[in-house]
Parts: sequence; structure tokens; C-alpha cells
Amino acid sequence: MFADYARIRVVAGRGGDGGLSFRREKHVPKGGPDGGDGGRGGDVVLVADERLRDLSGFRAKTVFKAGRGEPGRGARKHGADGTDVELVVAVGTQAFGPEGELIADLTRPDARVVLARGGQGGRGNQHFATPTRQTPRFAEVGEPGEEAEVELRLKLLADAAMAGLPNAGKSSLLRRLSNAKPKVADYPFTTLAPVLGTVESPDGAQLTVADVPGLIEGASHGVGLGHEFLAHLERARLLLHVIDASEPAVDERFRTIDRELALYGSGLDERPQAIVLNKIDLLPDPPAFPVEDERVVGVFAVSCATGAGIEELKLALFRLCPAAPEPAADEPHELPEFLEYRPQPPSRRAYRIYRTDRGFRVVGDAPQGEELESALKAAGARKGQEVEVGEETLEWQ
Ligand SMILES: Nc1nc2c(ncn2[C@@H]2O[C@H](COP(=O)(O)OP(=O)(O)OP(=O)(O)O)[C@@H](O)[C@H]2O)c(=O)[nH]1
Ligand SMILES: [Mg+2]
Repeated sequence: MFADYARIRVVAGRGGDGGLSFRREKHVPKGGPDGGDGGRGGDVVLVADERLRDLSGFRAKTVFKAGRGEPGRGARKHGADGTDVELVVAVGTQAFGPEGELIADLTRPDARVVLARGGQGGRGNQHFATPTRQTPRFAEVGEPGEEAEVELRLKLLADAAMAGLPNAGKSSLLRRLSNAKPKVADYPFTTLAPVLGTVESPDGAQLTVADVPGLIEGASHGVGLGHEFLAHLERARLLLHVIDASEPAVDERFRTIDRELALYGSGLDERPQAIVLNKIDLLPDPPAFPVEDERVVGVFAVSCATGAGIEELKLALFRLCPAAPEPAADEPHELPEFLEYRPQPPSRRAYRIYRTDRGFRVVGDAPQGEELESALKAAGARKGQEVEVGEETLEWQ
């Protein structure tokens, strides 16, 4: 089954704690501090892979955790960084944050976006020796990794997309125009998931065309297969509106589909449309299209059964399909075409937690209550240990 939606939870790795260690030397009970730094926690990264077609890989597993950084050790040994976790998705996948805000849009193969950044490793006690404090008996604790609930939605990247009632001949047309072989049958809702095909012009240019399930009146209320698949039309720059011309009232059926496009929103009803009047083999005379509409950029009479009019339509597609917007090299990429960013830079906390030989010390703008509690818990505080916050010393409960 085609899947164009997934809800996942991503947890980046915690940074490793700084080492708390002293050099061992003959005849010296305690040498200088030599605790190395903890390693960085691993990131959770989204990667677009052109071999993937959809998001069905996220059915079974929905929680992804990157590796922890290793703690720093004696002799100034740096802990190893935690391993990253890479989530591979189909090109065209968008990631949304908890408020529904767009976090990332992977529109190109191999595009990468960090969804959750690993925590910094803590500094080892080797950094904290001063002339007046030659034996620092504390080291920095590693920072927790970022965590997020993320919604993934695939919106196919096609230059043009089919729209039309069931049985109009959309899949038959894609078979005629492209290398794709979607199923064709004489009952409605044959196509249950979008299919992409590549159309080639005689001079070697290529266009991708998406065939999607048919729409019927009331689709916005969930009738038929509903509007669910219209997301795959959102990025198409031209709609191929396929109409069965062998049936009466071509104009009414055009308006039915057009209303559903408008009800879906996202500007689908503003897209240029090429009208494809199909099944002319069943008509004695060429069909008319009695609609005046400035979005209609061409009207084509074809037969997917005999192939009549197909070559002409194919050539016209390359002329009619507006060119893909090029991202300007010196400008930041704009929404929603080529966005690959994180919402905020990784936040360095306003306070630091240090591990001492009796427990923990919180320095800086320490949080209160539950936030402090969870930060200390994440740092590994256990019952009975001493926690120093500012001037206060508490026992950890
Ligand atoms: N006579 C004739 N029949 C056609 C033509 N094009 C398609 N058909 C037939 O119309 C029926 C529907 O064709 P499909 O291509 O499956 O239609 P569709 O629009 O993809 O339908 P859904 O996937 O259900 O939305 C099939 O039985 C086709 O063989 C044509 O040009 N002439
Ligand atoms: Mg079909």
C-alpha cells in the first residue's frame, strides 16, 4: 500500500559526560586533572533517496533514537561521538513540526535535514584547573539531545498532473504518454495511489506526469477517495484535465472537477489547465469545448484507444508546462520550493551542569522545579546524591 503520511518521534543522542580523572604519578598522590571531553550525541537526519517511492517504511517503526556520546576518560581521552540515525524518505517529503509548521522540504535527491541535534559533550575536568584550584573535582555533564514529534508528508514532485472524473482515461493517457504502466479498467476508482511517469520529447527533454485517483462531486466531504490525493497535484505546474468526450455535458463535468480543486485550496484552481477531450474514437465528429476560461491553455482531442491526437498533445506539453523555478544561487531558498533548514539553531543552555565527586553542581541561570528536575535526571542524578544549585546544597530525592 502507498503511504504518503507518517508520524514519527525523533530523539537525538545525549552528549557524553566530561571525564573526572587525575593523572597517576609515582610518589604523587594526586596528579593534575586529565579528564577528557565527552563525545557529541548523534543526530537524527532526514535524507531524500530517489529510489524510494513513498513513506511506507515508517509503518512498523515510528520512534528513532540516535546514539549517546561516550564519556571522556583519563589521560585526556575524548569520548567517541554518538552514531547518527539516517531516515531515508522519498524525494518530495516534507516534515512538519508540532504546530504544523514546515520544518523541511526535501525536493532534491540526497537533500539532508537534521531533525534533532545531538547534545554537546561535557568538558572534562582537565579544563577546570586554575592557579587557586589545582584539583577540580568536577566535570561537565553532557547536554541532552533534541527531541521532536514530526509529521512527514509526501507531495510528489511532478511537472504536470492529471485531474478528472473516474473512468475518464487518465491512466490510459499516462500509458500513452510515458513509460509508466498504471492499471486501466472499465470501472471507477481503478487507480488507488498516485503513479509517476516520465514523458520524453523527440529532442530528449523530459517531463514527469502524475496520475492520481479520480475525483467526484463531494470529494471535499470524503466522497469517493476524497481529496486525500490532491496533495500530489500541489507541486504540479500544469494540470491535465482529462474529460470523457463521448459522454454528454462536457462543460458540466469540467466544472464539477474545477469546484473540487477550488474546495481543496492551495491554489489548485489557479493552475493552468490543458483540457484533454478523450475517447474521440466513440464520436462521429470532433468534440467541442464550450467553456471560456483564462486558465485553459490548450484543448486537445485524443483517443487513448487508437492513439489519435496523442503525439500532438505530447509535444504541446513541453511547450505548455511552465519552466520549473530555479533557486537563485545568492538568495536564501524560499518556501515552499527548496527549503532545507532547521527552525532554530541548536540552543546552548543558559546554565551548565557539572558532575562532582559527591553529586552535581548547577551553575548559571538555573531553571526551577520540574525543568531542573528533568535536567538533573537526564544528567544521571540518583537518590541520595548531593546537588548544589547556586548557594544551596540539596539532597536529590
Ligand atoms: N473507447 C475508448 N475507451 C477508452 C479510451 N481511453 C480509455 N478508455 C477506457 O476507459 C476506461 C477507463 O480508463 P482508465 O484509464 O482506467 O480511466 P481513469 O481515468 O484512470 O479511471 P480511474 O483510475 O478509475 O480514475 C477503460 O476501460 C479504458 O479502456 C479511449 O480513448 N477510447
Ligand atoms: Mg486510473
